[in-house]
Amino acid sequence: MTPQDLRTRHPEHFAKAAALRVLAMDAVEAANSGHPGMPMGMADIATVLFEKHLKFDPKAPDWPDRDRFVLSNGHGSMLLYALLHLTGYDDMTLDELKNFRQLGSKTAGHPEYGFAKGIETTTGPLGQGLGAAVGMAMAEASLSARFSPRIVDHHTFVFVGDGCLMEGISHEAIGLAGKQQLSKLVVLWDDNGISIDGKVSKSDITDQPARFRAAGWDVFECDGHDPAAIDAAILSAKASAKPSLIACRTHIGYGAPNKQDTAGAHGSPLGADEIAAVREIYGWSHEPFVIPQDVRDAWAAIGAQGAAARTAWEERLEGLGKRRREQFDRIVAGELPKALTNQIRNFKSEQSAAAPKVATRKASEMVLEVINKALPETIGGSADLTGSNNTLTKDMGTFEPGNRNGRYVYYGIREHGMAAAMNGLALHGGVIPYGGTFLVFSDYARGAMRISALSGKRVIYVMTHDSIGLGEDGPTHQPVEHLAALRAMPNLNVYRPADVVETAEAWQCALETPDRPSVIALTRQGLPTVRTRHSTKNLSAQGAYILSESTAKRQVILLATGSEVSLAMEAQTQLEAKGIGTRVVSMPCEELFEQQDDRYRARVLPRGPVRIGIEAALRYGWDRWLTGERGSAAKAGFVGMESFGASAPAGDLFKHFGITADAVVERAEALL
Ligand SMILES: Cc1ncc(C[n+]2csc(CCOP(=O)(O)OP(=O)(O)O)c2C)c(N)n1
Ligand SMILES: [Mg+2]
Repeated sequence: MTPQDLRTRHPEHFAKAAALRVLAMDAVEAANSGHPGMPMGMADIATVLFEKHLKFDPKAPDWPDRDRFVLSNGHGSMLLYALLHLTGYDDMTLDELKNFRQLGSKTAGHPEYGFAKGIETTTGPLGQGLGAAVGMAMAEASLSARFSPRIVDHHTFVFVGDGCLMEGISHEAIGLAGKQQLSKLVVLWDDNGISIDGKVSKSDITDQPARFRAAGWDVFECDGHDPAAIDAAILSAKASAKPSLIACRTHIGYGAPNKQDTAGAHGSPLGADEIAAVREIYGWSHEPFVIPQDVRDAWAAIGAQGAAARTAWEERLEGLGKRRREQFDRIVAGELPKALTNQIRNFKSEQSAAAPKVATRKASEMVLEVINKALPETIGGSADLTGSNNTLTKDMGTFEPGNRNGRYVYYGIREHGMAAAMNGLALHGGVIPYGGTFLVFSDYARGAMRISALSGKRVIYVMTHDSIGLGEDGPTHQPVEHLAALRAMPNLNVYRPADVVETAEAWQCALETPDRPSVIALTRQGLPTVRTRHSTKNLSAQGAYILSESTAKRQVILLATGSEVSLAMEAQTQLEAKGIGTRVVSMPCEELFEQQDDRYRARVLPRGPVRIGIEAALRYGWDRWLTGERGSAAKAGFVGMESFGASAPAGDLFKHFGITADAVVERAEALL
């Protein structure tokens, strides 16, 4: 439908959609940067969705039973900002729109979770929004089963562009959603045939509807500029028992006389002349950022529609009964049950006494038995490595179409899709997601892990087989650079516990950190318990601590993580026997140690002694602790990896690569 037709046939709709288009066009022009084409192309879809379907209340933006709206093609951020502004979200003032893309504004280049209410997730890296939306829909299904559809019953609507669907992550997300039959997930595809390099057909001829159908979705199609057709398609999608794709045929830069349907409309200001011509075509004579009162009122009325549903929902919540009500409020607030602290303490105390020799992946399973019993809100899973990641505990049940009460997700071989879905689960709220894979495949999940970190959400990554200690699978499976790569990411805590007790502490820290994701790196191979003396305090929460003090005069500090801590203990015994006083510091989490005050850090790592870092991984990043922190290059050594690993039994590999207690002793003596 052409702008002229649309204006004649649906004048009221046209005016509302034009307000979105013009705000996007003008804000991009004012910022001299941004993407006008997508908002201009999807404005009709957005108008119909918000007016006729989306359940939301700008005055209660955190209403747990609101529909979720995700803008996966995040470069069209101005569309979201204009919608939030016009429907009455207090955060999104006109000044914010005028400050689009400026320092300190809520209107960042791409939507960022936490910047303003109504931004449900951070998007921009194409496909991530789609991946997160799958998790949101899973959370909805899970909570609806637990608390009944009277309390939890909402849709997840996602806008995607060609780019989102071309990205590999879409394949994983679509496959997962299809298998899970997430009927309340509705994806609206901006089928404009254009991306940055020009026509999509230059690089892709996929039959997208066929792809979605093949994965178990329903597909509907519509003219993305015809409000009646859009409405009908959304109605059909909502009625479907499967997740739905709506292929909306649209024109990028709709109405721009020279730029519509070209890549030129995608990501740069239209320019004064083109904007003037568009205003002419839209019949829009108002100055930049001026919205006429009748259009403002019409949008405000759309924003006010949801209040009645929200108050009715609040009444239903009141009727839930005290105990269930408290539980609902607690999990939605993301708070942990009080009893957990004691349960973890008891677990630690038992394990310190029993001192088992177990792989930390197994230790993690043992802790999870405690956690999953205490926390009905955990949703666990693995990317097809359940038996290796030890992520499944008793009585979780499988989360699947016939059993939404199940709490264990078989994510399939989809590391990136799993991580993105976990973002959605955490963002939705009411559930705490954890998921497993091999540490080496954090690379496959990394795009979504970065979104977890950027969004500051509690997503827990269980990453096992954390070194050459995995043995025979060889260098393709042995991480050497991954700990460093993950530690390099801001706002992510990376734990590498040394034994069963530290594993429990790492889990406790991860759960008690609601504003950050965590990686818990775990071994395949068995490790002795090094924490044989029970401490009620969570020592790992300090990041690093003195595990074993020197007896003779302190000349050496051995600083180790994970499986190499027991090796440090052995080296300490040998050094002490030679009269060389040696302290062992266990450092399960660098990020937490970094946050400790100077006094504590200086107590753990005083000036003077030789320092040796021990980790079956690359040295990269370690000098922060060896030569930094009052250390000196002349007295610093590292025992670890300098290359990729090899295929062999673990014991042989540690010897082959020289990661042994003897090597540590030798290095210490050489440096003294
Ligand atoms: C993962 C990722 N790769 C590349 C980009 C850069 N990028 C932003 S938009 C875009 C083209 C997207 O095309 P489409 O989704 O069709 O958007 P449209 O031009 O139709 O608005 C690209 C390559 C990105 N944001 N994310
Ligand atoms: Mg496109």
